[in-house]
Amino acid sequence: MRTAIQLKTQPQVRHPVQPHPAGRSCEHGWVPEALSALTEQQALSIYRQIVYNREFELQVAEALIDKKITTPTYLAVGQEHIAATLAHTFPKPMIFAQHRAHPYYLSFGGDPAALRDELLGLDSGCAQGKGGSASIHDPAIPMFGHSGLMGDQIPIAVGAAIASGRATLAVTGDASVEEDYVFSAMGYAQAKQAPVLFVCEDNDLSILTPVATRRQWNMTDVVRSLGMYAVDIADDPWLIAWHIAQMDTNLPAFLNIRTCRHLWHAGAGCDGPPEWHRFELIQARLNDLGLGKSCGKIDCEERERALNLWKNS
Ligand SMILES: Cc1ncc(C[n+]2csc(CCOP(=O)(O)OP(=O)(O)O)c2C)c(N)n1
Ligand SMILES: [Mg+2]
Repeated sequence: MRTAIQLKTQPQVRHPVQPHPAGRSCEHGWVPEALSALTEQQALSIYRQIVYNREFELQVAEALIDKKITTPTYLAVGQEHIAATLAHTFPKPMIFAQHRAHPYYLSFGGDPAALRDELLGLDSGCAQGKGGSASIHDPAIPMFGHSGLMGDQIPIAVGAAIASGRATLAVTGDASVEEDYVFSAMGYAQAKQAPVLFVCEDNDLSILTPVATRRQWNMTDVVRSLGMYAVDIADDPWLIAWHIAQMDTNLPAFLNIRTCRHLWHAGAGCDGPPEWHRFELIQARLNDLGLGKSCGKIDCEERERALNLWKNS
């Protein structure tokens, strides 16, 4: 009688994977030297833009709730300080962002009334009311509207940077970086030394799905393997500014910036408290630096400016 073939138990192969998202903390990548990356004046100027970005977004949220805006709208409450910091530390680039980009338009010199009108679908909008929240387009800054295909702004940004030789800011999310054409475009940018700063606003969400459910690799490791300067840091303005100073003019470079979106993927709903509250952390830092009084004044001025902009819309 034949004996049953004994199948050897296969040892389970486990690839050493980087624990992810181990680095999700508001202090991820912190270095104490970063505190000196911004002068008091720079910190207050960035803070002014942060408050305005935030108040603008809160007004948009109200307009959504009141159904004055009826097209898909992607708010950046909780992420509004990243664009404000980049505008002060990486000035005057060509901008290729994706759907969550109101703060980029506002921080890099876009006309707030033209953005308001764009969201309201008016002819006076920065893209004649035809692009809306997801596709903010304005050659005057210059900022180029997104098509809606996640990550396609990256190859387009690389091509534009190589063709023009101009400093270029290419913004993605933690989901968009998973698109295959993002890798190939970044590899080509490195080969051609294209002057692109790639920024991933890593809010740990693709609509509702966290990074750990989607992949076991870290984008910063992948970009480093292309030979590019790449860091994985929390969304602290001083830390962002410090790394931009470190890279100096050595582009291309990649910043994975861990941040939190406080509201829904689209619309003004809220699922609960965020992992951290960067706006409050920035206020606390400025307070520690003895700038609390100046912040109070900025709060009043910028809130009023945003309120006036939206008052009769
Ligand atoms: C190629 C492609 N796949 C899927 C979608 C649907 N989609 C739109 S936004 C989004 C998530 C984007 O996440 P992320 O890039 O992390 O940006 P975030 O919304 O978190 O700011 C998805 C899956 C799309 N627009 N394009
Ligand atoms: Mg995301």
